Amino acid sequence: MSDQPADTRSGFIGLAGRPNVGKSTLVNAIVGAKVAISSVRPQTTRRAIRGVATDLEAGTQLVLVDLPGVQRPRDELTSRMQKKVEGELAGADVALLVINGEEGVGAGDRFIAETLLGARNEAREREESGALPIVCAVNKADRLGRNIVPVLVAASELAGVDEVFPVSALTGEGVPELASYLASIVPEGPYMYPPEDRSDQPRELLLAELIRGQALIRTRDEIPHSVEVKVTGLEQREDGLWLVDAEIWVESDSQKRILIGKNGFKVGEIGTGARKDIEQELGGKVHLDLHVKVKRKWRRDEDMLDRLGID
Ligand SMILES: Nc1nc2c(ncn2[C@@H]2O[C@H](COP(=O)(O)OP(=O)(O)OP(=O)(O)O)[C@@H](O)[C@H]2O)c(=O)[nH]1
Ligand SMILES: [Mg+2]
Repeated sequence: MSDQPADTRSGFIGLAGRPNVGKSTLVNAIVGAKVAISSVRPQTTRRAIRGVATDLEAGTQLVLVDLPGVQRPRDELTSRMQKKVEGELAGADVALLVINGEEGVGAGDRFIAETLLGARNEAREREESGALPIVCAVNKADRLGRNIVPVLVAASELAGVDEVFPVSALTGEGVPELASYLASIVPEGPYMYPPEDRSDQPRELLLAELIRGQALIRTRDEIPHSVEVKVTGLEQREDGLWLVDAEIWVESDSQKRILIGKNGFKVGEIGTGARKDIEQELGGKVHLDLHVKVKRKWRRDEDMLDRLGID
């Protein structure tokens, strides 16, 4: 890329935090587009998704690695997610610890801060002394008002934390300040993605995630955790209409019945919501075909996880 400023800065920001603190929402807020799905369900994020935010004027590029929330491994899916988190953090230039300000700093946050400190100490043994600064974002500031002050203090006292920023990923408050601070500490170097990119995901994966996002917000109990989506067809007709085929996987016949709903009402709702998101992403009209299938225990099936790219 010859048209970028000579002295660009560019780096990987690894987001860490408990499930549901708002990591994906924060990535979207910094990138300025829906690259990662978010929902009220814990463990919404399953894959490490990279959101790319380039400021051409400043000559900076942040590659935000949105990671699954950290918790104790429960099954093949969660334990792979956990390994992925540790691997990604080891390769990051900056660790961004995200805390739910509404809940304050708790044992889970302390555990993650210690993990980050461990990753930094390892990085410092390998490289120069400035490796892996740890920045903390105290999120959901919109819910707190002045009550945020003690949370900011507690966050700044977490082992290893270098800087603390109050933000609201939902309203955008404090996000530009956080983003420009991050841009000021990433290493000097060329952009790692074309500046117009917003994400590193193949299109099919992003569309599958948009469909899964709709399934998540429209189901309850154990179902959100059991849903996986695979896009099986994607083409654009000559008249411009996009034809998208996708399978929604669940783990049992009863889940399948619930997901389809009476007279197909539930899957229809999911389809309508997903079609809107997909049309926004593809920039054109979309015809979406959804098929609900039972794949028993797909979460424990290593082959299936491999094929889905959850490594
Ligand atoms: N009020 C408020 N809600 C927020 C904010 N940021 C995120 N949320 C909400 O918190 C919930 C969880 O957000 P996510 O972005 O999915 O959280 P996450 O940390 O990525 O969760 P996992 O992927 O499950 O680890 C969603 O309902 C968001 O709308 C915020 O700044 N303020
Ligand atoms: Mg997430």
